[in-house]
This record gives sequence, structure tokens and C-alpha cells, in this order.
Amino acid sequence: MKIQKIKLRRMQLELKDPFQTSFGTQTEREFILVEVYGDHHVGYGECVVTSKPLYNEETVKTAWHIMEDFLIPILYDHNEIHHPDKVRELFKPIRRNNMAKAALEGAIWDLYAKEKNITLSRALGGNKDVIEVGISIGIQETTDELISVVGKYVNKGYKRIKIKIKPGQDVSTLRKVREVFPHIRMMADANSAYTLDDVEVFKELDKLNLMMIEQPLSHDDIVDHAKLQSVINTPICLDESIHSLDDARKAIELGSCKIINIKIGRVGGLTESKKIHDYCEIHGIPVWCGGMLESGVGRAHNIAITSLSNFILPGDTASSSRYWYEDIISPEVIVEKGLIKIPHLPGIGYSPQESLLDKYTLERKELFR
Ligand code: OSB
Ligand code: MG
Repeated sequence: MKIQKIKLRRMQLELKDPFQTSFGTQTEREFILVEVYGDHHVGYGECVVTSKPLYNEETVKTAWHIMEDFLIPILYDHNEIHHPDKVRELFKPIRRNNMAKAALEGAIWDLYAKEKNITLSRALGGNKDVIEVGISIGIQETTDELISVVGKYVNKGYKRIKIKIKPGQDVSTLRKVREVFPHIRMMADANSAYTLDDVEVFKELDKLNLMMIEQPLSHDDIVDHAKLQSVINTPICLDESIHSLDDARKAIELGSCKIINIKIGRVGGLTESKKIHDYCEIHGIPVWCGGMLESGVGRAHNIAITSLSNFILPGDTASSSRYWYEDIISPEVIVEKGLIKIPHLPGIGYSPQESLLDKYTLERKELFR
């Protein structure tokens, strides 16, 4: 592949409903769209950073800076890139900034698949035609509202329901949801809101037959998670703590988790996602694909990686219409009975619509070789 030009767009979409987690509420989704121009095709990637450094340390501004001033010059230093796996290696001297790296790498994967005339799923080694998905529900004002939202998505057929928790809105809230829905596959995501002082909270949650508890403790911890896992039966799933294959290996060796949420952006790209997937598969650790409230472009990448065999558990890739009044791709992502069909077109398999890209772009820049 020879890259001729890269276009960065700072974009913003309005969420249909505010999304509240233990670290804050989002009403708009600001992100960066990356377009990598080859000789005959354009590859698309989404940088899943947020406006504020609350989920991780990156922001829209830092990611733009890292891409423009460091990562893109590295790509332009190389005349040709023969395989997208190479990108991870090229970016290695730049520390962290995984979401910035993943956005460019993802666009190069899409370009590669399009040049080969195969789907991104196939380029990654995926072997499924359809994937199962769940949904992530933010913190609601009242438990009655939460129960009504859960009911809505259960009726739509989502394969599991994830509910965000925070101190004060945890045990009694989930207990009530469990009473109304005794048989659904249900899990909780704390986004790092607790410490080991809260072990009693987790012993109570342990009685609610949850599939897993996601990232209960600090975003940078794997030691305390191992202690917590040793006193509860519910599997712990790590999200924020895992940035690389090495992190995954250490967490598994320590017994810090029994499940891993793979987010392509958080781990720095599809190549690293695949490595974590393969390692977990060999070690009997199921994985699932997390989400960052992506537009259709990021969603398409999530769908492709989820077609790999060890993505055993339903992920957070809900339909476009769950988030947006209109998505920027055609067709939009459709979930039927909790299933998404892997698209057949080459690359990400969904087409970003130029007019919609323009409509939601706040700022753009073209960077030439
Ligand atoms: O922790 O998984 C998370 C959204 C933003 C930041 C972090 C998380 C989430 C979600 C929503 O849970 C996933 C989605 O629907 O895209
Ligand atoms: Mg999470």
C-alpha cells in the first residue's frame, strides 16, 4: 500500500439520549474520523477519544496532535506498507496514545482489505457470518426508568444487558432489576468507581447471578482486582486496565479477571486486538468487543473484529439507531433479535456518506506525503 494523503476530520454527533457512567455524562459525541487515501481506495478509521480525559488520558486535541505531528510523519517516512500488522511496529517508539494509533491503523486495515477486495472480517481471520450483541445502558435517574429501559432492549432481543453502576446506585438498583427480569443475561460496569473498601458491595452483587462485573476497581490496577476476584464467584471483566497483550497476560497470570473486554482503540489497534484475542483463546479466557459510543465507522470495525472465534460473549455494538438520529454510514448498523450480519462488501463493508460527513464535520485537515 502506498499512502497518498490522509484526511483528519473533527466531527460531532448528538446522542439521542444522554449517556451517564460513573465518570460523567455525555450528550454529544465529539471524535476524529481518519481517511487514508491509497492509489484506488480510501480506508476509514475512527478515533474513539472523547473531549475530556475521563475514560483514559487521551482527548480529541491530544489525539489530533499525536496523529498530525508524530504518527502520520512516521507513515510518510515509509514509501510503502506491505501489511497493516507493520503499523503497530512503526508506531512502537511513540509511547501509549493508543486511540490515536488505532485510528490510523484501522484506516490502513480497511484500505488493505479494499485493495485485496476482501472483507475486513476476512482480512482479520474472522469466521462468523453473524455476531451476537448486547447493549450497554447508562445510569438512569430512577430505578423505575432503568427497569423500563431494560425492558425495551430485552424486547428488542439484545443478547445481554449491561448496566452501569456507581456508589449509591448499585446493589439495591440491580436487585430490583433482577426481580423484574429473573432470567436475562445481565452484567454491571463500574468504570473504576470502587476500591477494595467496597468488597461488601461486590459480595452482594455476587448473589444476583450476573454474567460478570466489568472494571470494578481502579483504571490502572490489576493487583487489587486479583484480590477481589479471589473472594467473589462472579467473573471480573477488565476494560480500562488492559492496554496491550502484555497487560492481558499479566492480568490472566495474576487471576485479576476471567473475561476481557477488547476495545480496539484502548489497545492501540486491530493487530493488538487480534493478539489479545489469540492469547485469551489459548488460555480459556472468553473475550467480547466493547464500545465507545462509536459512529458507524468505529462500529463497522467492532463488527469485523467480533467475527473472530473467541469473541464468545455478546459485545456492546448496538444498532446505529440506538445512539444517533442519523449515522454517517450506509447502510446503518441494524441489530435484529440481538444479531448483526457481517457485511459482504470489501473492507469495513459500510459506506461513509460524504454529504453526512460534511454535515457533521467541525474542522478538517488534509496531510500530504
Ligand atoms: O466502559 O464500556 C465502557 C461508553 C463510553 C466509555 C466507556 C464505556 C462505554 C460503554 C458504552 O459502556 C458502549 C457502547 O454502547 O458503545
Ligand atoms: Mg467498560
